[in-house]
Amino acid sequence: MKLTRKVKEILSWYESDNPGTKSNIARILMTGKLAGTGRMVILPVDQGFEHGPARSFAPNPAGYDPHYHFELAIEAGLNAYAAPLGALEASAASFAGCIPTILKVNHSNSLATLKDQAVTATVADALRLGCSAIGFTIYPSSEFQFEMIEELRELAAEAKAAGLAVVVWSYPRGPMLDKTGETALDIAAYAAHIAALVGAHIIKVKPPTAAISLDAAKKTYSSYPVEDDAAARFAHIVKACFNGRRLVVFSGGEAKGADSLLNEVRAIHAGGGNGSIVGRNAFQRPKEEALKLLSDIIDIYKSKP
Ligand code: FBP
Repeated sequence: MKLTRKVKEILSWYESDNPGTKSNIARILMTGKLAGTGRMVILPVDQGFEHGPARSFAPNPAGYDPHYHFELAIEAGLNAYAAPLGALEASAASFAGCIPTILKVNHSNSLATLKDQAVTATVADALRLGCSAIGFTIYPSSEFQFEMIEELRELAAEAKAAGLAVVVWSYPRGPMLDKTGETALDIAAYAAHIAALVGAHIIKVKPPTAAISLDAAKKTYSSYPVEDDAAARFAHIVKACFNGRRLVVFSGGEAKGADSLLNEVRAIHAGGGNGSIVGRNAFQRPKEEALKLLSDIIDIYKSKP
């Protein structure tokens, strides 16, 4: 496989990584309909863990079968599929080598009151299952954020030594943040920057709103305002990811109308984001509808920003 100039440029940003890790980043970037563009669309299906089975799969019961998600990601021509250990194990032989996979190695669930995650898989599991990366969630602002960051430090070091890539879901939540604060522009940029600093190769955050939440940051943002425009907000997050030297993708959120999701994708693309990680908006739709939506998303990322 010949790497495109764009992918070679992206790999050059990861100055300390070994050939194994770079190959795995390249595998993700060179797979699917966006291969070689530097843009990515990833299917994450860990919502069964996070929200429970019915909330996740009742809208499209095909999703109760872990094989369905592999098929959806492959047919849609996505770059990668991310899932917890059990789901990847339940599909391992059927889909080995068909699409790069990201093993989510920690999880929360909706039966907990505290904002924490359990480590549920290992780097050895990721290697055994042929994954390209491990995925890890941190909750900046939670009472357990420092323990989570330390767990990530250990797992990321192990994954990198084994030649895997590291994808970090950085989701601010905890006692000092209300719902508005969790996706406020300053907080989202801060969360993305923490993920970059802890050594993520690919950073995943939620789309930011125009709100500014942290009192200590308000003066700075009023002196150096970010234009009130979605693309400018995405560009601000890209800046927080080492001025674009780290790949950053944005989550799709709860199922919503196709137009609203596509407008968000246009803004991510215009702002220089590297793509989308779309779960519920894909697997909760009937398959044909999901394939059409994913194809429209891919077309946007293929177009000139
Ligand atoms: P969605 O596109 O369904 O939002 O998936 C992205 C994701 O990060 C999942 O990996 C995760 O399960 C979910 O969002 C968490 O959502 P929430 O923060 O709303 O609980």
